[in-house]
Amino acid sequence: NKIGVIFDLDGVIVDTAKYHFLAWKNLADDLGFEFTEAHNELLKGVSRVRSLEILLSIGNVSLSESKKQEYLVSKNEDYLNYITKMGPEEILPGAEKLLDNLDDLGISYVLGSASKNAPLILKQVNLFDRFKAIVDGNSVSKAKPDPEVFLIGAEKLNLSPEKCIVFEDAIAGVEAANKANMTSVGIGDEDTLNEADYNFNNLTEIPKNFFEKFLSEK
Ligand code: G16
Ligand code: MG
Repeated sequence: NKIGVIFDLDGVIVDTAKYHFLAWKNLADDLGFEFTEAHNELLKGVSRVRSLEILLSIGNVSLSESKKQEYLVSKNEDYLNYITKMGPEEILPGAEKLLDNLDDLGISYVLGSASKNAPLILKQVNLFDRFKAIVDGNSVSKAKPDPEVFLIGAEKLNLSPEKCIVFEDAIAGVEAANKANMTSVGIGDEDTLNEADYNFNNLTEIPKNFFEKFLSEK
């Protein structure tokens, strides 16, 4: 097709941010400082390693490299305990309908996530087989806001970047999409995601004819 779509995972297809929060909070508790939901906002769309750095700076804690590695492993184990209990009921409203709409229009879509757990999460919610490709934290060397994850996504779609539409809930992700020269669609708070080309509160708000104009324009 003439256009393609790249979906972020956490915050767009599922809300795994709440599980990241619980796991990071556990770690902060162990280290003896408070970690709030507001702090958690800073970790959205950010890689696991970078998330730990931000968390440690919030608590004013410095750790050796080996201790950091240890905590990265234990945080992820903790997180996976929540993930392995997930099911299709946790797919965010409007997501499946949107994928159906794209299927009907013959528009291909891939995943473009920072998470190294993306394949597992998609399997848990029965969406793994729907994506043409999965580009995740295992396939990139540079995290969002670097455009690498989305540029690889465009390659998987066999499209040039300007033919790709990215759905993102994080500032770093919108920035990455814009840097990649793609159309960015911000999902969530419009003021927070003011750099996006289009804004919607959630996927249920996307009009059924949203893609048609891209098909005729691009
Ligand atoms: C997600 C989350 C981030 C998380 C990152 C890495 O990104 O938004 O909070 O730190 O993945 O996750 P993991 O520890 O599972 O590798 P995205 O890009 O799907 O929004
Ligand atoms: Mg996200």
